[in-house]
Amino acid sequence: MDWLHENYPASSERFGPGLLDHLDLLKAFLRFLLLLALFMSIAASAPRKVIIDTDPGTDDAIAIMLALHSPELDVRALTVVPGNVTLAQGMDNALRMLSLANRCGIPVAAGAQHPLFQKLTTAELFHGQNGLGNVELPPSKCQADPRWAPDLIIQMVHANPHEITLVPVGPLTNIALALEKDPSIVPLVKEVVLMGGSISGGNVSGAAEANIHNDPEAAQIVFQAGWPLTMVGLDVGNQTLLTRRHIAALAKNRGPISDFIYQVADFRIAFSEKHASPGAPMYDPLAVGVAIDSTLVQAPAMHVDVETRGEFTRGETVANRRGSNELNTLQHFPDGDRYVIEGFEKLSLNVKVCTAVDAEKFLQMLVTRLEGK
Ligand SMILES: [Ca+2]
Repeated sequence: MDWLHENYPASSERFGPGLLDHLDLLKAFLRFLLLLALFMSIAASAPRKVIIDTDPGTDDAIAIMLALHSPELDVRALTVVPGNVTLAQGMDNALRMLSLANRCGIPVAAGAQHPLFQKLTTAELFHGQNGLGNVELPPSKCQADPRWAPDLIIQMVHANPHEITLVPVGPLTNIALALEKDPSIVPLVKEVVLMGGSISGGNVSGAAEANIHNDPEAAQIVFQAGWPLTMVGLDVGNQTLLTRRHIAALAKNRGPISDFIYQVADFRIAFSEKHASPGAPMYDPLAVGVAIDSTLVQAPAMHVDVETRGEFTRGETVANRRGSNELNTLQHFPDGDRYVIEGFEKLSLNVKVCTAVDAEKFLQMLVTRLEGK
């Protein structure tokens, strides 16, 4: 032992055993923090697992192809709901699209036959007789999954707790049926990002947007479930117009997917032009866009209920921006009963409502990802 070690006490003697323990603890804690940061960055960069519940549908088609060509998303299933077209037509369309994209490994499951409490309204006027802008895709090489769509959703959520993002872009019938059958999925779903609703007027009526109007009771069940929910509605969809200028890149840089999307978009843009609008609103694709990058929109939290009884407002998403309702109680007085304002009842902020969008950034993202594919 040399002079230094002879005369310089060991560290435990220098500082005392207590301080050394603290230093070791601190080092272990810092190591833990580093590992945690590493784990979190890996988790953040891992693709987000999504189930797209869809009624394809022209804008559904563009939304699905965007999701399939976005590295941020891992599309685990397409579940089909009647809406723009019947369930049978929607299944055929979904299977043909996955076949075109060579993605037969993604399950496609059929769900409800009709809305919960009303007859279905289909929208061939906007989407063409086959729902895909009358673009004929080759018959599908893919097979339908035998499971009922709500069962598939329930099974996948339990198999991937806290990891599945639901992206419903049709009426909310399948999601409501899954919730009714197994409410325990609510805390296990990572979040719901849906296309539907409006707080600035409807497209079916003065008040109601089509997806919500096609099954208002289902929508109310989904909105009140108590899970994180983002509403990508007409408020932002109507600002996100795909124009001929945008799709020029698809015509120049071709491939089977970009050709398909070009034809579908051309059908929708021609329809919009006939109705004096410069472009086609990208409703469903924007919901996928928000699942990819939530910074595309501003989405303040509000309390939203779905009107199920109004004569003129059935299917409206009614937003309360104040977070409270007046609380009135019926009281007895010598001159008759009447309601008296007692105060206010607090409401839960159950929905993040998209109110503003960077439309051009989204449309560029859409075209860039689909051109040449
Ligand atoms: Ca749709």
